[in-house]
Amino acid sequence: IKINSVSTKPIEGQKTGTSGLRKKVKIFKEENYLANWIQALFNSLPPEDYKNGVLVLGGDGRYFNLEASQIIIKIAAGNGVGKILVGKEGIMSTPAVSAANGGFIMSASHNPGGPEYDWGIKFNYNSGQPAPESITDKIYGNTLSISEIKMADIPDVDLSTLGVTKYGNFSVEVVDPVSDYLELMENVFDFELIKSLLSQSDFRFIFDAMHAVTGAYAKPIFVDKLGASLDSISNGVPLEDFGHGHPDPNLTYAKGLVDIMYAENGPDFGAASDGDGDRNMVLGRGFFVTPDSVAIIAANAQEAIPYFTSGPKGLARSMPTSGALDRVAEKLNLPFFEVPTGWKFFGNLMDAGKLSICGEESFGTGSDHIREKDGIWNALLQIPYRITNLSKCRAVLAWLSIIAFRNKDKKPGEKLVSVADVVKEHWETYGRNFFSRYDYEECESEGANKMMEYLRDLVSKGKPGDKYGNYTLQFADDFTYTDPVDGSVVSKQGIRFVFTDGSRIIFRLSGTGSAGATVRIYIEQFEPDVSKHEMDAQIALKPLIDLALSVSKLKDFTGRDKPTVIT
Ligand code: VG1
Ligand code: CO
Repeated sequence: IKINSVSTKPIEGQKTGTSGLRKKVKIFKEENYLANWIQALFNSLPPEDYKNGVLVLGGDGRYFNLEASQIIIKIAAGNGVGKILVGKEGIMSTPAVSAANGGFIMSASHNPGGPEYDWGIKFNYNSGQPAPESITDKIYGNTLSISEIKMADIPDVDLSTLGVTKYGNFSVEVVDPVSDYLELMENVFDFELIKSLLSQSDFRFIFDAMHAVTGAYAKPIFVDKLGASLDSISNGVPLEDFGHGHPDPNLTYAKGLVDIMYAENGPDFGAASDGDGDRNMVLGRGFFVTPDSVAIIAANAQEAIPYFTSGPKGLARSMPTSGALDRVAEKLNLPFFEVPTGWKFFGNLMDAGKLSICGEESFGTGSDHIREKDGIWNALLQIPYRITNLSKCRAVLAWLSIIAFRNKDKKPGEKLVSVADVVKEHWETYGRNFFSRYDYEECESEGANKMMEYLRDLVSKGKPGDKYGNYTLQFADDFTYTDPVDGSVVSKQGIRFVFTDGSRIIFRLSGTGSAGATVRIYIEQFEPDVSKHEMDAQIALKPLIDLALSVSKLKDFTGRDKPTVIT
């Protein structure tokens, strides 16, 4: 094939954030904006990583993905990639791309889509994990010195029909984005077991795809394979603008699902997933499964999930995520890691065989079955909780026999163990970590940056024993992480105030926005007393929330007196 050399100039600001490069569509449509970044990426990889190799390309279905696919395919071919596997219509979820050993993901995840909104691109490295900082730093460096883009002179590829098209040594295969991922899920879980529950007429399940990528997965997996009824899928068609929505599965943006789950006699189980299908919020009837979710998964994994029969190797969470997982790691005597926000730090630990289950407070949970968080895995994982009394199970076989036994004896209409029962049982055993996150979206950058500087200065002066109202400081810092596998260090990952009773207040600026600065405050307090476990988190955390607001002078710096989102 003929390769054209297109001359170009460096473009400022192409530094990736928490998860890839995210900007307004308008910016990505500027001349060579996307092409520069893709070429800079190839300039950053050792040629043996892609020359004549296979790369996957997929996305969350948002506006500009089809156009972007053509640009990416031509540059990949121009740089000597052997083959591109692309999801039909450019669609493939982040977990599915990761399962296929990595490549390009066209997604700005939870950010809104459409001509006026956001677009984004991430690159996942050869074992399927998000490119580590060492690579993303190189890409950024190369965007500042780029002068040439190598573009193959080939026609646009038809992404609507499955099959292979050859162009000389290069080929493109349009693939079904679901089949391989589905096969992986069938290996991790016992589908027959889940099916026996989902096809029961008195179990009501609802999956809200928020008009994003899991819309393509929900029907083939939940309906066709697992026997759920078609009306259990809502917003199940991926749309370029997510139906004007904000595909962030939290209590604010997934309000439709929340209302259904809290209505009288609502469904038994609900889940909503984000733009690219790597996160999932889970709800029981009238019950919000708090960000303790990952701790509950970890506590039950060995007994409940065939994949974990020999026990998880280790557990990990991102720094601002609730410490509920720490307690499980301690009780189960498992290695435990605390990493910065974003999934890229888990991959090294998994590759080194140190980590099996991990999660973030933002409704991302996953395991070493792939190198990304996985929304559908999370939903599949939690469904069986509903019918099993896991604490009584000893092994997979025993677990399966108990399920079979319970299903055999369950009379129609008889009450099953609910999502809420399982969570409360967990709190009884481990205590409850009350947790909440306040987001102040799209603040003026200047004020937000000044607030962080102010806090950084404050923590540098903080001493153990300092009094903050009723709380006594144990330590305060700006979180630094040293990767135990490769020794790399990242700093300035979040300001934390940790008090002697284990309570924490954490401040970060989001790294996924495309305009202004989003301030995130994370508030956490441990409560061992069972009689207080049913308290509303906002009430239980009120004193700490007030403290966080006064310590940071948030209102003075940002002018905001209310958060945009509370979870
Ligand atoms: C947010 C979440 C973080 C998550 C990241 C990417 O990052 O807080 O937990 O890993 O989004 O998720 P930030 O920097 O905005 O706080 V996704 O599903 O948008 O790829
Ligand atoms: Co996502």
